[in-house]
Amino acid sequence: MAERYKNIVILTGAGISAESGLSTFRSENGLWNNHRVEDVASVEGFARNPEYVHEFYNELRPLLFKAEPNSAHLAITKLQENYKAENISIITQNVDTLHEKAKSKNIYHIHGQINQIVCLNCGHIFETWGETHTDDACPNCKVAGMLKPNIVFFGENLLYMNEVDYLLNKCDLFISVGTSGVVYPAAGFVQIAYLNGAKTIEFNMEQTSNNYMFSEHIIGKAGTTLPKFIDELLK
Ligand code: BV8
Repeated sequence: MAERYKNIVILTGAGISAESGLSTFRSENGLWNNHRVEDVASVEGFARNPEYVHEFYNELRPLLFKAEPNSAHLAITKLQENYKAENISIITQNVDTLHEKAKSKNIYHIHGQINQIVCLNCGHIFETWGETHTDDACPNCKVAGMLKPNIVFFGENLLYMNEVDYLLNKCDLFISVGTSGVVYPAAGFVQIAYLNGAKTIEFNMEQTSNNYMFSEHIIGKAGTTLPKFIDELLK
């Protein structure tokens, strides 16, 4: 009989979406190879050239719209639907909606979502899979030139941090899937879980930088390793 866990947190990064055909950030053909991250994902970069940032996400949006969840996303949904626990939550750094498409629940997009736009004038957030441009007007306050993809840039605070803090302090199993562990504060989540006595497991193609906080490393493609692990848990 596999170990019983009551509160499970699953942190996901770009690697879980790789087998859905979406590029990760820091691989050889990574998303940021042709763009400086400081220009497309930082507060300063957006202030300097907002149209360049809008264009970067306009190019990316249709790819994410068309992408389908893979067996790793679907395995998480199977766990949520069949494992008797108090709570199984997903904290994702990904701005794609593949967890939603896999019909998972309790999803926290701490770095935002590519199909959401926020108005910096009135705070209104609306959804679109279409293009956005600097001089578009907000559908709520009608002010132009204040729209931004609802994506957390470097130098911006993360979303849902109160919920994340609660979940990390309560979990007895912390699973990290497909993240290089270089972006904070997400890269430090494992430490909070570990120091609270949770079992911590990393699913990746290789051991990552903060590996000393993981009690276990399951190396391989998440589309194969995660479903296998979850089937074991469900026995
Ligand atoms: C903040 C938005 C407070 C765009 C992103 C010095 C030290 C420590 C921290 C800092 C520092 N200086 C500044 C900071 C803070 C900074 C930071 O961490 N910088 C780092 C780079 C040093 N963090 C911030 O600014 C954060 N905010 O701290 O707020 C604050 C407030 C005001 C002023 C200062 C601070 C904001 C961070 C969010 C930034 N936005 N993206 C977009 O998403 O388009 S980050 C970007 O990286 C993405 O969100 C992405 O999700 C995230 C992490 O990347 P990964 O998902 O891990 O992807 P990656 O390609 O790196 O790795 C993929 C992994 O998958 C690899 O390991 C690979 O082996 C594996 N893999 C591949 N295929 C598979 C696989 N695994 C399994 N199966 C496979 N098939």
